[in-house]
Amino acid sequence: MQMATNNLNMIIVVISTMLALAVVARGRTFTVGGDAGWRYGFDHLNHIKDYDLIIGDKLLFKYPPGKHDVVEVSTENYVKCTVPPGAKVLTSGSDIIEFKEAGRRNFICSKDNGRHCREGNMKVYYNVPETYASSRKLVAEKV
Ligand SMILES: [Cu+2]
Repeated sequence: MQMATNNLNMIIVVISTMLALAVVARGRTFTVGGDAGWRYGFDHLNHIKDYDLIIGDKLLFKYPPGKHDVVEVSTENYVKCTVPPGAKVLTSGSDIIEFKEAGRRNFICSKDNGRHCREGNMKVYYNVPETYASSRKLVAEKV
């Protein structure tokens, strides 16, 4: 009977470990701007840099549909708050971006010909590191 209990405990430990790994692999979702979401006049970049995103994590842009949008742009367009013709504009008010690989990605709000980006600080980027250990170093510098 004692042997059976030990085996059962071992099985429980193995299953728990597998479940924990599955949760990590699926990634976490972080809301840009916190509970108040993607909004005008908030320093989203300064807020997001503490998130420690890794590969597999997601960003959620939450906002009232029609009031704002989300456009992924190049770093050059990010700096200038410009949207190139044909860029994909996300407008659902609950837009999810997954970081499937390491690297920098830039997002801006295109509303009012870029004024929300230029004057309202509705611009944010994140540089997901190759390894978790380096995540703190790469996200600090601001453009
Ligand atoms: Cu906006």
